[in-house]
Amino acid sequence: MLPKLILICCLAVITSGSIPRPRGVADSNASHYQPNSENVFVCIDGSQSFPYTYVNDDYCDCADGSDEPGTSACPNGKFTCTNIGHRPLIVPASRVNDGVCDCCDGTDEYSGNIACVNTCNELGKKHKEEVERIMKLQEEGVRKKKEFAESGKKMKEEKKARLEQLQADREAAETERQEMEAKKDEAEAPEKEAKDRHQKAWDEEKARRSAEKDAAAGMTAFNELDSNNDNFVDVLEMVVHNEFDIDSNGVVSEEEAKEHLEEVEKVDQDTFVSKIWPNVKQIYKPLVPEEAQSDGEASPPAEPQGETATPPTPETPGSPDSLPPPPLDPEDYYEEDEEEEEEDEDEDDDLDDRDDFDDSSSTATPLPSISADGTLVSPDPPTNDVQTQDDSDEKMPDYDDETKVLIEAADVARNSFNAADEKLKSIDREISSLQSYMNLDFGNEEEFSVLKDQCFEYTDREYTYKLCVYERASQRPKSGGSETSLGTWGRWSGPENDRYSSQLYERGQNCWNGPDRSVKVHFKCGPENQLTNAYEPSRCEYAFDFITPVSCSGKVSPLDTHAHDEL
Ligand code: MAN
Repeated sequence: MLPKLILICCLAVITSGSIPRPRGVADSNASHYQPNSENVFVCIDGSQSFPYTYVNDDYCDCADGSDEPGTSACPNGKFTCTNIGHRPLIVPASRVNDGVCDCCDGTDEYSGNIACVNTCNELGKKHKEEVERIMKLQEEGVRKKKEFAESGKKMKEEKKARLEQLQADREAAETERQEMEAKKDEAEAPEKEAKDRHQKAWDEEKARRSAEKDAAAGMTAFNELDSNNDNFVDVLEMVVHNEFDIDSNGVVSEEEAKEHLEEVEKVDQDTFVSKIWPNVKQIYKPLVPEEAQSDGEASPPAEPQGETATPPTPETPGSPDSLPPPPLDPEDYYEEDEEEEEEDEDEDDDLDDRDDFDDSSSTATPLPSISADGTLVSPDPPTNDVQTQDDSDEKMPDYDDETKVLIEAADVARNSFNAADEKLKSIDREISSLQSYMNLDFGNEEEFSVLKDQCFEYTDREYTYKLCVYERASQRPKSGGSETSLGTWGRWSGPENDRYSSQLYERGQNCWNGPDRSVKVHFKCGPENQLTNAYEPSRCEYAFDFITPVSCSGKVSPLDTHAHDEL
């Protein structure tokens, strides 16, 4: 340490404004360094006092380092460069006389070991230009921000008015829907009644036809079984039909035949059709001549034991008058080969009924329609169109005119109801979307609403990042592949005093062995809306930098010019 007396000469007194002060003292602290009447210096923290000569004597006396503002003696000392022409700078006292020019005015290097060039005027000019540039940017930004705020407010007003309008419309739409629903119900009741009646009549008609065909098939079978044409089917006529072999021993015994005939020796046609046929129709097989099977030609049933077959006669005594002549051609039976018959045996009655329909389709006559009161209406004259006839035989007949009128009226009522229902739903959808909009926080002046529904992208070496403001954020590999959700709109996440400086997008795609992805978007003042950077400060926690005029305050923050000063 140098003797104090020698160092006293080093106590340089500089002046700035009216108050003279020792080297390295900031303007704001100048009052602490004015020698009082007793020439005593009081440390700035007030803890101790020393003779004024202790100031800048290169020996650290005050705990807060305030007695050595212009030397590097105190480890916690601070040296202030006045930097006239630019702006003051505070550097750690350790940098005083360390051989590096820290201050643009060179005052931190006064030992003579190094000659610093004063660059303050030049830096000051650049700084001024930079401040002016930023000021202009801020002013321009603020101007745009005002415009955005105005349109944001206008938009909110419009949406609010629209919401109120819709809420009023909704009441009317709901009333209309209720009315239309009542009308629909009113129109559908008689429609349903008429349709049900029509369906019931059709079901009955189908059942009647089915019974008719069944009886006709029974009669055909009777005629075929009655090989001696005595108008009875007896046990001996039955035993030639192998299908009546109950115990499957290859022979139909008289007992087995009798069992099928319900324990009587013979039955007439009427009894056969009504009592025997229902039980044997599933197993009955007409006797088929060999050649008919091989060439597929239809031919009358073969007479058992070489006897000549007699064609069935509709005038067979004992036929009930109430039954219509058999519509089925016996050929239909002969065409089936054995395999098909076995399959048929497995099928249920419904299928049999349908087969009956198919079999008779070629001989079908035009069907009557069924009126609303359930009575049959005469059919239109037959056409030569076979397809039409086939269809009409299988399909339910058209509704009668009275039912058609009811259906038309119900259709009109249904359409009106559907329209009213859709109108209400559409109003509800719009109300819900407007309410979501109204609940969004667009800043104190609605200035951020300009960013709603806008998407921005930023591409780095690996990914293209996308931000749809107030919606979602995502990441897509440049090399291709699917998009990864980085989060959906969460909330404003700036500090309490700067709430609108950042937004959080959360609950993105889960990170393997990590958190759900999320993004913090940092908003800064800029001339245009732009996503300027995207990075991942910690795994799956992303940060976006977004510049926008909306974040301009009109003020230049020291941080804005910091980079420039570093130059
Ligand atoms: C993907 C990307 C990366 C992320 C990893 C985590 O590769 O989403 O950003 O860090 O997954 O495994």
